[in-house]
Amino acid sequence: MVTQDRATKRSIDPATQSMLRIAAKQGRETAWKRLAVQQPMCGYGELGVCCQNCTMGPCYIEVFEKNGPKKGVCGATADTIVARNLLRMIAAGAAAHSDHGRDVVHTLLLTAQGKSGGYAIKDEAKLEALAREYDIEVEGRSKEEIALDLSHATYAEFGNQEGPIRSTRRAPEKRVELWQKLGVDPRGVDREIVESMHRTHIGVDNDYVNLILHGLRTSIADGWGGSMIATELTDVLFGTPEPVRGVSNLGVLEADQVNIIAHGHEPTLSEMIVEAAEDPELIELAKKQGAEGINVVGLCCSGNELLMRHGIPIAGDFLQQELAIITGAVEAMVVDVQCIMPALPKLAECYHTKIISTSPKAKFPGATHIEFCEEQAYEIAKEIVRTAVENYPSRNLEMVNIPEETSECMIGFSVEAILKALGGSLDPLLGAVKSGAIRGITGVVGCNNPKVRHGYGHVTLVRELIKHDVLVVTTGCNAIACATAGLLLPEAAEQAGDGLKGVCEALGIPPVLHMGSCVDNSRILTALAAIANALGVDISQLPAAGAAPEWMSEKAVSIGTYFVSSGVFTVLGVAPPVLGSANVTKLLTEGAEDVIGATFAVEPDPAMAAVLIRRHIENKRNALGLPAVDPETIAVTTSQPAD
Ligand code: SF4
Ligand code: MSK
Repeated sequence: MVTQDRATKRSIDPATQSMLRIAAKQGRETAWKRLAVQQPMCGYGELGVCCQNCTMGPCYIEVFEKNGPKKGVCGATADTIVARNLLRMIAAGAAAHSDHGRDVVHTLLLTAQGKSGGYAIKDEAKLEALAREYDIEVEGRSKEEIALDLSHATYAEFGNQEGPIRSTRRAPEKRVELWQKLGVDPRGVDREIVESMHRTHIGVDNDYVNLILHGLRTSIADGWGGSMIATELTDVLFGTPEPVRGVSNLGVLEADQVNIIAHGHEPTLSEMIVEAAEDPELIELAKKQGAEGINVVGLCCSGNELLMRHGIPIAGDFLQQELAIITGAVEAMVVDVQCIMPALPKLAECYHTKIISTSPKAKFPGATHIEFCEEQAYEIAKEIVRTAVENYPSRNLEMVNIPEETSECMIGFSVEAILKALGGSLDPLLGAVKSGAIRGITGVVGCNNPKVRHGYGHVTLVRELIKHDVLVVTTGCNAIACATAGLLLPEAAEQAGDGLKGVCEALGIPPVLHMGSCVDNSRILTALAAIANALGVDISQLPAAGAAPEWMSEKAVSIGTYFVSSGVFTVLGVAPPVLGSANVTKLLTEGAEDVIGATFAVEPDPAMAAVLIRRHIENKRNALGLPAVDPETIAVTTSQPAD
């Protein structure tokens, strides 16, 4: 039986802890339990030295034992195998983000053609600004005409055979020149992903440096291409986020309402679910079923998208998805793509919850499949909501356990919103950085991973950074962890150092700025580019860093790689599967500095990760001639080990 102590060791969040205890009492299986059953994990897989790229294998490399294979059947070394595996991870992550981006373009195209079932263009100013970026005529044209041309232009970017991708030119000139010099200035993301798969086929690219360089190129095509297009066109369709207040954690589920959780990533689905849930006919039906109303909440990045545009409550992050079902109060969990555990339908069988899959790309055996298509978006969303409402009478009240905990947050800091908060110019921020009131900026992002105490890596790192006057920008599941910990409130400035606190109080902003979902890491790139351009330097010269304390997904590998490719030192809390090759590890953690101007570091202790970041920031300040402290005087700090 899971003791209270074990639940506490697994998560820092009281709501998660109480649900873990209920899960244990009810004998339910969760990711934590499955992780325990998986022990010991495959050491070859952990080191990245297992290859299955042809049927002469699978092969493995013995790294530590003297007597053991040092080459695959084809002769591939540990360097080749590790680099190939890493490139495939980057390609998969880039594919996920960018395919999401393509779906957003598709929705804009249908909307422009008058064929979409309920979407409209909400941000005309952004539509026009993007159109100008793509040399599309704006004057005297309707928004639909402009959107039609913009959707064709952005669609074409994905398959762009020769490059460059237009939005990569937002990067500082020096960065683009470096990419060109290294041969990593990307063509369309589809082409780079296909080439990744080609290069990693048996008997093609065996040079680990050449493989990693193509990894950089593929990730740039994602961050500055597919993901950036996803972010920008999502804003055009659904509105560019502005600061709003919201609520986070499992306590947002309502005991007397139909609870629908939108989980996954694509706002095309979740936005329509929200609209359909406001349909008087369905509210009436909910009342007939005995409910007080319909409560739509989000989870993971669908949750981030709804939270930042509408202030719709978010029930939790990646590791809370199973716990949400275990509350026994969820009529439907509606999913599309990415970060949806295959375990959900089986778990839902223990309750009345319906798992409703909606994407032809992601079917879940045991789930109810109601296929979503943009042409009939509203009607399908109504059918999904109706299915949830009609499920309300099946709720077993004896099984309902909704934790009380909720946290308030202020979210929606798009680049445009940050500029607005600064009074329309970057100058106040630049002034604060130059004076040292703000030492630097760090993007803390990424998933949860049951190998790390849930929330501990995220919250400890962010607290350490703001305490030492580092402004944090956040996305993805880090953003949700910060919301739950109360760090996304202006009042959290009390936990910041005096300099950052003063800036936050003057501007009325939190010390941790929520910038959105996973694809919205592109907003961090846009912000860093704007700051670098304003200072006339490259991104690699900025007192800036990135971190992913609890990451697990291939998308996070692509994100980390495009951060580094953009010149941002990035600290990972979980080691990627590269340690089986000393050469690849050295290239990523040391050699990359001379090549691309930034490196990765791996540091499981979030307090120590903060030290690494602060030292890096002070080094960069010093190089820019800004007031800096000697990095060596920043003492090594360690925190309690994560369980
Ligand atoms: Fe083994 Fe080489 Fe085939 Fe990989 S590609 S499975 S290392 S023979
Ligand atoms: S949802 S990719 S677990 S951040 Fe975007 Fe969270 Fe990571 Fe998924």
